Amino acid sequence: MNVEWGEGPSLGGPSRGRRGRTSRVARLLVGLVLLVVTGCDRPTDESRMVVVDGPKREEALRFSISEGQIVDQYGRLVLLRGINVSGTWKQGPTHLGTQVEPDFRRYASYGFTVIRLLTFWSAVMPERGTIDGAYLDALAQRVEWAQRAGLYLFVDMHQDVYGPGFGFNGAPIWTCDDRYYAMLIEPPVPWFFGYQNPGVLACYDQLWSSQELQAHYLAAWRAVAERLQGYPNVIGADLMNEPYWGTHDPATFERERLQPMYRSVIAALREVRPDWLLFMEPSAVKNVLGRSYLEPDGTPNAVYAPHLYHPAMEIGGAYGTLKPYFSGRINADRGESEKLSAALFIGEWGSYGSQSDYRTYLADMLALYNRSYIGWTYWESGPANSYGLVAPGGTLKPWAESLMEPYPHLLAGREPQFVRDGERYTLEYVAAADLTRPTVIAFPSFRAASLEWLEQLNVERSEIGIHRVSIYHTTPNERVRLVFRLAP
Ligand code: 9MR
Repeated sequence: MNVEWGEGPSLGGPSRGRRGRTSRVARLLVGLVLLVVTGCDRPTDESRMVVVDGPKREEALRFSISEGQIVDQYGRLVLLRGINVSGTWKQGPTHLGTQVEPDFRRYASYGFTVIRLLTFWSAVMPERGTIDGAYLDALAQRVEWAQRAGLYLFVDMHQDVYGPGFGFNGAPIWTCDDRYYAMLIEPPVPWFFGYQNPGVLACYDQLWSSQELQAHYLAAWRAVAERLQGYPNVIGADLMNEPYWGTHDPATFERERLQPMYRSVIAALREVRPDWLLFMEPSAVKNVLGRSYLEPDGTPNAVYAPHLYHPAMEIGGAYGTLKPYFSGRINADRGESEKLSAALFIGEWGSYGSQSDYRTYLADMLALYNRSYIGWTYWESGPANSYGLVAPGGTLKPWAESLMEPYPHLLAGREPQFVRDGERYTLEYVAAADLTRPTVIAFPSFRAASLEWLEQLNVERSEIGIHRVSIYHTTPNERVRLVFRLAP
């Protein structure tokens, strides 16, 4: 089966009647075909997950930023949703985790369209000034697996608590002094208390004032971009995970230290991949105070990519009454992204799956994201980490399905409104002036058989694929209304 990259496979499904009322027989037939083709039903047993095999289309869609939204070359609004891969990659010596190619196909079958792929300065440049080509080859192989699965990805130069010198990940050991590493007494609990260690602060201060270290960081990024040059599914770079300010004033750190470094990295990346989206994170103070001090600096193709956590949940607290907090945060984040003339994308969110109200949290978050039409990558895929979708042993956590929802992945229109009400989803928008390409809805393949159209307004036909539905419109600039049901 061929998967058309970006728009998903078509099984040549029959046309649906205008204004709804899909033929029940046709729908059941499509469902049957899908079940035969994919052999999938529920995603609770990993061994029975859908397998989408190649070959894939060579040409990926090209993305850019227009009026605060990611758009493709046909002007469609692009929503990307997926996961971080993965926490296990933090661990040496390989920094490649345990994922194998079928894992990437599983991620696609969950309805995900993007991966935030973790990489590390220490893995790219284990010795001062020396790039580890074998590591980059192995990274490129994972990128290829993602490409064959039909997944876009952006690369995240990850770090937590400076680097492996403090038992964490990020900056190579050689970037700081043994006497600072010696200040580590025992693993901090919770982990982010490690940022209080004076040795950690000293190493950050050194990084933010050393032109030499920053030149090495830039060289590591350039090597990653060069190695991944031939992969059109790589859409961008997340310049640094949760940058920490050391002993600088958090109110001026971003403007005075972080943004100058971002600018140099961006200039280097643009020489290699001018098409990349540039995912810019605020400093980690965002996770504490909920605000950023980044200043507009005219970076083209910028994506403002904060993380969305609440400190109480980060130490295992329940979700409880935090919905207004998250709603307010999303509004504030939107304001900050507009100030930067950037698109907004939540690069990390999630928590311990152990909270008793975790499903409520996930459902509320998805509703908030839908309302604001925002893309995201959930933290994280697993296996092993308590936040992860996949448990040790490879089975999905019981709550994981809550993240696997349909959403308008490519929208040939404007002014979208997307709302879920139980099993019923409503998507309304004004059709684009240019209707050469369809609207594409991504959805988890295990729900394909249950797709039922309730209303289709201004729709010529719809085609169902393995985890995509393509919607072809009749009239430009007219209101489109799609109502469908996907049984859980
Ligand atoms: O969930 C991760 C936890 O198991 C690790 O101990 C910790 C330190 O590496 O990192 C956690 O993941 C964090 C991510 O790296 C950065 N953003 C916040 C994530 C959740 O706390």
